[in-house]
Order: sequence, then C-alpha cells, then structure tokens
Amino acid sequence: EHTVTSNDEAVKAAADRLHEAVETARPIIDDGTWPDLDLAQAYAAQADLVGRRLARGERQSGLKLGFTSLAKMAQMGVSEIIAGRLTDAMAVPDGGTLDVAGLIHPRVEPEICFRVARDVDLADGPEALLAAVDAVAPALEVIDSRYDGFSFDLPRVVADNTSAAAYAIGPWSALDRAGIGDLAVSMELTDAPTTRGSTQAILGDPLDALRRLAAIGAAHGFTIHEGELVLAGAATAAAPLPLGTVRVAVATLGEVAITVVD
Ligand code: OOG
Repeated sequence: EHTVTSNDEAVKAAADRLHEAVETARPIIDDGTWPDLDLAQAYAAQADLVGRRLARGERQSGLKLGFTSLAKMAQMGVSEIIAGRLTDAMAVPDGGTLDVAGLIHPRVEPEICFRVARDVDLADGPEALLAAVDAVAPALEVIDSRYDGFSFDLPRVVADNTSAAAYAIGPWSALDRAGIGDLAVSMELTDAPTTRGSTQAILGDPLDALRRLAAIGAAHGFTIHEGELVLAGAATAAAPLPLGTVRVAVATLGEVAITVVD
C-alpha cells in the first residue's frame, strides 16, 4: 500500500525520510510505507538528499561506487553497480578521529581512491574520465545504511546515497595504470580479525570502476570536477566498525588509519 501518488512526491518523500534518518541517527523501519521508486527516481532522491547537504554549505568532494566486488554483492544481496556522492563533511583526515555518536550502525571497507586532475564531462564517455585521473591512494570508507538492519534493495540503497557516511584517504601516488590491478589489501581493526583481499576483486581491474562510474554518472546527472575523488568500491566485505584504530594498507600505495571514538 503506497501513500504517495505522484513521482515527484515519491522522490521527495524518500529524501525527507532519509534526511531525517541521517539527522536523528535513527534507522528507517520497513513498515510498508516506503515509496516505491524506480532506479531513475532513486537517483533523483539521492540528488535531493545530497542537495540538502550542499544547501547548508557542504561541498561535493567526489563520487563513489558500490558493489564493484563480488564479496560486497554477495554480502548485501544487490548485484548491480551503484554510484553515490561524497561531500567534504564526510572526510576524516588520515590519522584523524571519527566520532560515531551520530551514526546508526557503521561498517568499514578497504578501498582505493582515484583523484581527478581536471573537470570531466561524464557524457564524454568512459575513456575521458579514465584519462583525467592522475593519482591513486589507499582509502577506507565508513558506510552507514539509513535502513534498519542494513536491509535494502537496489532503489533504496541508491536513494540512500549508497550508504555513504565518512571516508579517509592515505598518501597519493602517481597513477600507474598497469600497476594497480592486483595489489594486496588489508584492513586491521581493534579486537577483530584482519580482513585481507586484493584490488583484483574490484571488477577484476579497478580502472573499470571509473568506466562504470562514467556510464552511471552520465545516465543519472552526476558531475565531477578538478581535484575531486573517486572511491572505487570495497575490495572485501564490510566489517562492523569497532572503536579504536582502523588501518587499511594497500601494497605499494601505503596505508591510511583513523581512530574511532564515541
Ligand atoms: C552499500 C554501499 C556499498 C561498496 O563499496 O560496495 C559500497 C552498502 O553496502 O551499504 O560502498
């Protein structure tokens, strides 16, 4: 049973509820009143949701991909690649502190991050984005689904800005396009087992994440500018975010760490 009638109302209703969940750090309970969104509406709701952050002074700092690895697809039961938006307010400096008091049920993922050296029109096709990337860094992403139990389908997770919550970026290296396809990745957590994987898990080649982002971005109205970031998506399944130090190391690129407090 749906209480919402027009498409625009459905998009706005979804963004309203997601915004409220972020602000109150209380998850959306699936009580049957969630508006039924198709994928285009879900991306419109995401744009509305992130637009509220921009309206209060945050700046877009980059874009991110989700479900670029089989491990993530299997963990979450969604098998389509998705894209979301990052803002400067989500950034935690390397070596900095993240306070989880305002989050619902955060998880952390090891990633790599690309840097875009110039403005790119995503409608110019995948190779234009690939050509504009000049640097790569180890990264970690904190995700925090606004849905109870991290339980969602494709439109819901897209509307929720792909669960984006926080991220930290390690040292930059000049991008060696041939040298990033199979780098060992590890994520050390306090009082939890170390997670290990490879950048190979990201679509078989993390450069493909950029190609996929260009296609999704062109279809759904994303923009990307000089100096912005692209998080390529987790190389392993996500882990619950514990208090203490989280350290992600990527072979040859170095490491990034944050301290989690509440
Ligand atoms: C969605 C975000 C997934 C990734 O790297 O695959 C993602 C989620 O799992 O809540 O960021």
